[in-house]
Amino acid sequence: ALEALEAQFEAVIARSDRVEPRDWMPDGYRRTLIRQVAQHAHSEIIGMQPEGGWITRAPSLRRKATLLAKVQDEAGHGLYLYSACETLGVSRGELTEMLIEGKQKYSSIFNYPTLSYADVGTIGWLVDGAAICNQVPLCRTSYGPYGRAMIRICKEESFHQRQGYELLMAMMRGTDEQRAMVQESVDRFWWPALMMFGPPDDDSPNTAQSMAWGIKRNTNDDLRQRFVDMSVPQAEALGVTFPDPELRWNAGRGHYDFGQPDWEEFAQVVKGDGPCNAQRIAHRRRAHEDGAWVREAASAFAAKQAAS
Ligand code: FAQ
Repeated sequence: ALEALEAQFEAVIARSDRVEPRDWMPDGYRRTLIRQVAQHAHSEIIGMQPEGGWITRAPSLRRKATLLAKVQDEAGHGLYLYSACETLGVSRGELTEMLIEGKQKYSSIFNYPTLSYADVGTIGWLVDGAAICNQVPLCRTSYGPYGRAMIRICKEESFHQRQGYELLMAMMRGTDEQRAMVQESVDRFWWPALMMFGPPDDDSPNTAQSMAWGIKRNTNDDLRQRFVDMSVPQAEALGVTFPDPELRWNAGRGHYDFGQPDWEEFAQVVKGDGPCNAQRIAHRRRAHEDGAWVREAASAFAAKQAAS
């Protein structure tokens, strides 16, 4: 009987069809998805922090309302993804515990500080831009709930990216000081943005199996290249440069050549030793503890309803 279930699963994958929560799936497939979707959810929630700190310091009411909406969208994406993850048999409470205990990861990018208001624009343009590049193909991922969540998330990320680019455009039309602020911000975020796609393919232990299962549709290096190709003309239109002396058009390949990020730094950040890792987790832990009374009240209310 197990063989028949396995054959059925393989047939679904071969047809590029969807696997749904009640379908039989190999343990490894379930584990890989829990790992990736949880990491993705945690990234959205931790990702609220770098920009969230600028809400009270936004330069105008319009900028404040926009940033507030963007950060709120990220909370929504996190909750949406936790729900998708729960369909795999793990609860949101368990996932949150694993995040604050450091047992599950979140994206390296959110361990870098936001030092100026221009960083809000740069995160929108480059970080949401990288997220879109990575996530549009995930709309076709083999696990139904994850792929469907991606559709709405990608639409909102596109708005986030426009918002960031428009903010930077406004600053570039401003004073020399503002233009310098944008360039400085782009210089700090370019390499960490390239790291978001994960290690080079040769050092990526999960890619081959995840592609065979249709969880990932492209390799890390393919998506990184796509992001570089997309970003260079945008940088030119904006009037900024990227801090990479090796960046140049390669007519033979039909792509931009570019240098390698500092993979040692990446390993440090992923291990928990990045500039803001401790601060991000401490903040998340505090928010979770401060919310304990809400969870207790909700459980008490549910128990009372069930008893009556
Ligand atoms: N940071 O074998 P691979 C957002 C880990 S966007 C930290 O290549 P895989 C939107 C990886 O987990 C950001 N860890 O792994 C937003 C693995 O460790 P493990 C979130 C990383 O899974 C914008 C090990 O390295 N997006 O939040 C990173 O096949 C603005 C080996 O790597 C997603 O999560 C990294 N950058 O490929 C929010 C997208 N890269 O788990 C707020 C979905 C790799 O074995 C503001 N995820 N690692 O212990 C994916 O597409 C994949 O999981 C990859 C990694 C491509 C990230």
